[in-house]
Parts: sequence; structure tokens; C-alpha cells
Amino acid sequence: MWNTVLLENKEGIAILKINRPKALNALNAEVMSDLQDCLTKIAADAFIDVVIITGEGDRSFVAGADIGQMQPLNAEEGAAWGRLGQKVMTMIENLPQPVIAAVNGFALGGGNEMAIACDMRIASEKAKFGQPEVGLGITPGFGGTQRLPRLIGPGRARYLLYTAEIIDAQKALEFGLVDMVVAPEALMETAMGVAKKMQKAGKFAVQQTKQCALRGVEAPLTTALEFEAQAFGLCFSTEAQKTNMQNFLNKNKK
Ligand code: DAK
Repeated sequence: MWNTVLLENKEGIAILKINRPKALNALNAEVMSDLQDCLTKIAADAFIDVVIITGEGDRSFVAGADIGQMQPLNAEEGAAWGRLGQKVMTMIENLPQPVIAAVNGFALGGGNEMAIACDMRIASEKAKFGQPEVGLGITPGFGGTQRLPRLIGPGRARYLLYTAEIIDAQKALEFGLVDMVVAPEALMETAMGVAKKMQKAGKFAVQQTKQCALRGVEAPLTTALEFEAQAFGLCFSTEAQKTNMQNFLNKNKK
């Protein structure tokens, strides 16, 4: 359906692969356009419970925005490209389903920004992370200056953002940039295992919890707690809440 993005639905778990392996899955205009289309479809698909994003091939998740395509841009075009990238990363972040980044290799620049727009990150031992933009004479432009400090704290984020240093998966784990590090051959199996745990939980409850986690951090605590109270209340109008709680009560009677 798309040239640069592959989408497969494995029993309700969608695997979205960035598919430009010869360019280490660098994000060019075609990938961005395919991604917008694909993410719109995923958001509206009631048969997708969880999304896993990964890169095609065994070398790279996404090695950043396409440098060849960016090099000739003027200031106005650069700003437009940055806004498009921000829009796509925000589409990933705002998907109703939880999103796992299965980082199989390089996650650099726009690739790291894509990984941090996901709900969580599972990394292969071979993965490498960084924001090399300042070395190219630009700022990170797909949300990195804002999402990275929110995820790992201002000190570590500024270290990565200002030095352009590339770190390995173990260091990324120490920095809190990734949540788990596994052997390369175990990456997809581990991501599927995590996805299945979420799938087993109540779908509505998981999606509401995601909304609270996402919106809450941006809001003052009192407003965020009100989101939580409303989401909590809404769950009591679902079949899953009645059935799952009744099952628990029945089990305890035996
Ligand atoms: N763009 C285009 N092509 C890339 C690429 C990239 N980011 N990364 C790799 N490739 C291509 C290489 O050109 C090469 O293509 P061929 O020569 O074979 O045609 C192929 O992938 C294999 O790469 P290498 O030959 O370089 O492979 P190595 O193993 O030697 O090195 C590497 C792997 C990942 C260390 C190296 O490729 C590398 O350093 N790549 C660039 C990584 C990088 O700097 N990424 C950040 C890109 S900048 C903004 C908007 C957007 C952005 C910023 C601001 N505003 C509007 C403010 C976003 C910026 C970025 O993401």
C-alpha cells in the first residue's frame, strides 16, 4: 500500500516498519507522507489494540531526517519541514492505542525523536541513540528539544542535545531513555510480549490511562487529577469493568 512504510496486523498488534533500509530508514518527504496516511488509518482502526514501531533491516530504526533532502533547504523551507516532522511525531504520540518503539539499530536525530514520541522504548543491545543535529549546524526539529528533557530530565537531555554524542543501549537505559535492553534476536518477541500484556487488559481502560498519562503531565496537578477522575468514571460504563470485576469476585468465592 505504501512504498516506505510497512503495516502488518498480527491479531490486533500492528507492526509499523519504516522501510528505507538502504538509507538506514532516514525520513524523507515520501516517508513522512506515507506515515501520515498510515497513522491516520491506525488511529481509526478498531481492530488494532497496540502498535509497535520498528525499522526494516537489522541496522537501523531511523537514522534521522534525510540529510540529502534537507541540505538545500532555505530558512522558510526548513521551518516547514520541521513543522511537518513535529506533526508526524505528535500523530504517533496521540494515537489512541499504546505505542512501543522496538529500537533495532540507529535511532538518531529524527529517529530518536520518533522513539521518544512513543509510549515506551525497548532496545536491541545493538541500538545507538543520539541527537547529532548540532554537528550538522541545525537544532533538533522534530520535538527533541522539548520531549527529551521531559522524558529524561533537563541535565541529561541537554548533554545529549549539546554534545551530539551517540550513546549505546546500555547508556540509554542508564539515562532513562529506554525502558528495556534485550538481545537483538529477542527484540520483536519481547515487544510482542509487552503488547500482549496490554492487549489482555481492558482496551478502553488502557486507552483512557494513556490519555491521562499524556495529557496529565502537561496540565496543573488539579486539572490532571480531574482528567483521571473523569476517565475512572467513564470505565464504570463499560462491559469490561462489570465482567472483569465480577470474574474476580466469582474466583474468590471458590
Ligand atoms: N540521511 C540520508 N541518508 C542517510 C542518513 C540520513 N540521516 N543516514 C544514513 N544515510 C545513508 C547513507 O548516506 C548511506 O547511503 P549510500 O551512500 O549507501 O547511498 C547509507 O544510509 C548507509 O549509511 P553509511 O554508509 O553512512 O553507514 P555507516 O555504517 O558508515 O554509518 C551512521 C551509519 C548512522 C553512523 C551514518 O550513516 C550517519 O552518521 N548518518 C547520519 C546520522 C545523523 O546525523 N542523523 C541525524 C540527521 S539530522 C529541523 C528539522 C528536522 C531535523 C532537525 C531540524 N528543523 C526544521 C529545525 C532533523 C534532523 C535530523 O534528523
